[in-house]
Parts: sequence; structure tokens; C-alpha cells
Amino acid sequence: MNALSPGLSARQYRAVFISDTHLGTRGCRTDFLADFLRRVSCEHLYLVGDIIDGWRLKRSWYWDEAHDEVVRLVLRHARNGAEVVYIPGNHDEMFRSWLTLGLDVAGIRLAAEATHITADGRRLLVIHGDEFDSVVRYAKILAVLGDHAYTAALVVNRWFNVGRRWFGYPYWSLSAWAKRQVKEAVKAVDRFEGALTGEAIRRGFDGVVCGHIHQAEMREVNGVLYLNDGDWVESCTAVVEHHDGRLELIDWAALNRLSFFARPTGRHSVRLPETV
Ligand SMILES: [Mn+2]
Repeated sequence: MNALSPGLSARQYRAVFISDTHLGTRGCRTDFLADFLRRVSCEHLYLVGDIIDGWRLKRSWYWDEAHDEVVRLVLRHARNGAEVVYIPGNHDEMFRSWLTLGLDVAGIRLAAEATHITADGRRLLVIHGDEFDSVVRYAKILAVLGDHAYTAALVVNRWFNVGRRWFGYPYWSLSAWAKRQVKEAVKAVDRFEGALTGEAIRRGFDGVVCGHIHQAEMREVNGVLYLNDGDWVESCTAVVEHHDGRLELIDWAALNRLSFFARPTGRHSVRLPETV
């Protein structure tokens, strides 16, 4: 048992699954993530992809003490005896080229995927999920449409329709189009869940733990468990396994009444990622 903060009553789990922390970007809630890592203890820690955002690191580097602290805390879990597995995602795919090396650095094992067996004997396939990306194209459109992009689009739509009227074309509604996109995004999430649980069934697993689409979920799909541990950018969620094998989806911000709108200390802005 690795009690991280002896003073605080640590939440003890058998396994913890987190993903999509996007370290290296301003968007990561490193303050909440560090708090989480400090106050949980576990025997298995799965880092289910997009932990370090390599795409961003190439263009612009953002790293502060809070990012350092997160890395330190992950290493501390490994040092204190937790089995730590790092499964690269599409944003940290630079690590995928190292997979063949069978790398184990500072007690963290790098793997393309993992099999987790719960205390009550259920076999879970642990993968990031971008392998099934073709089905979530629409979700990205929705992400891009967020906030001011949408406002700007409405202005463009007005002028676009002025033009259409000049040329005798009927009005074309952007908001109706946007609504259709939202519906498509919902369908895309369904397809993602279907694809991942399909893979679990095909390979004889009892369920799948994934991330990638930044939408935490725990439900049964086609008779197997679909567990998405969410993200630490738009929300602060994790999948945990209790010592009796019970699985739970936890929302760390909600659980601790942390205001998600509070500005992280020492920062000027919080940007959401453009893609999942
Ligand atoms: Mn991803």
C-alpha cells in the first residue's frame, strides 16, 4: 500500500485509470491532477494515453512547476510499489516507436495496451482508443465549433446568406447545420463505444477501459463493460477499481467541490485542445 499523504486520509483503490491529461499544454488541470495523485493510493496505475501532449510540444512548449509535480507524483506511485503502465495515445505517439524495446523506465512500463484483471476476475482490455478514430470524426468538428468559433460562424452565415439572396438561392441555416453536427457527434460517440466494445467481445474480454474522446462513461454495451476514464482538461475524471473488484467512475472536481472555473494559480488563460 502506498499511502502518499499520511496526514490525509488517502483514498485506497486497487486500480486507477486516467488518460488525456495533455501535459505540456495550458489546458491540463495540473492543479486538480496533482491533488488527485497525492490523495489516492493504488496497486495498479494505468496511464491510458495522451498523457504528454507531444503534438503541442513540437509547436509550443508549456510546462510549469505543476506539470513537474504531476510527473513527480506518478514516479512516487511507482516507487511506492504501484505497477504503473503507460499506454501511449495519439498525442504521445512519439512513445509508440519505443514500444518494441519493452521499455521500463523508473518503474513505469510502456505498452501498446494492457489486460487488467479485476479482483472479482473480470478481464478488461485497456487501450487509448484512437485506433477507432475514423468513427469520431464528427466529434472533432463539434470541438472546433466551440464558443467564439461558433459566434464567428454565425456572422459569416449572415453574410453568406446575403450573398445567397443576391444570387437567388434560398436561406441556408448554419444553426440547423450545427444542430445536425451535434446529433452526428452523439452518434459518433455511440459508434466509438460500439467499436471498442466490439473489439473487447471479439477478443474475449469482459470489458474495455479507454479514453481519447474526453467523455467519461461507465455502462454496459452489448453485454460488456464500456469504461471511458474521461480527461483532465474539460473535466477531472478517473475510473477506479475498489479492493472488492467494484468499478467506479469518479469526478474529482465534483467530489471535492473544486470549482472548475477557478483559474489555475500562476496562469493567465486556460485553452481547450482543438482536437481530442
Ligand atoms: Mn487521444
